[in-house]
Amino acid sequence: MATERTFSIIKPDATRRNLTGAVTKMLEDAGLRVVASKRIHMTREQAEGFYAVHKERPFFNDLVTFMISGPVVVQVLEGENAVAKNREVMGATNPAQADEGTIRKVHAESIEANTVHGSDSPENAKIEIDFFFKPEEIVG
Ligand code: DGI
Repeated sequence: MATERTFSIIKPDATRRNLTGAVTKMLEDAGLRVVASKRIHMTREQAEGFYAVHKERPFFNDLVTFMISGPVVVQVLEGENAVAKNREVMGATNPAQADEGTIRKVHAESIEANTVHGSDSPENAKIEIDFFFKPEEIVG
């Protein structure tokens, strides 16, 4: 399996609790390398654009409002099988269903305030990386 990239967000519930380092350490311990990282406060338009695939879901407005409730850290992660590896270390969307030792099991507050986002496919990873990063901001 060749080196792959995925896109990650450390969400507002985590930045609020000063967990940027703790979450990043769990990603790094899983074998993922942070090759780009920046702390931003998304606009409503940015968050709506990023989550456009969820537009019809009942929780869309709450999700967008949560994602702009504080700063986030957007990251590009690199490693073998990075998309699947990141999904594994994140744990299930609902922390109540997440496996022991996963980021969401350890840190998430609820299904909405669930600490991290991670791309669900290599195709979406590329789209999401391009949404937030210029090529020169990624240093492998
Ligand atoms: O890829 P995931 O983040 O694990 O999950 P997803 O793509 O199904 O949903 C995206 C985000 O939307 C998720 O991280 C939190 C939020 N979400 C998902 N299902 C619910 C939800 N928020 C609320 N309030 N209720 C839900 O049922």
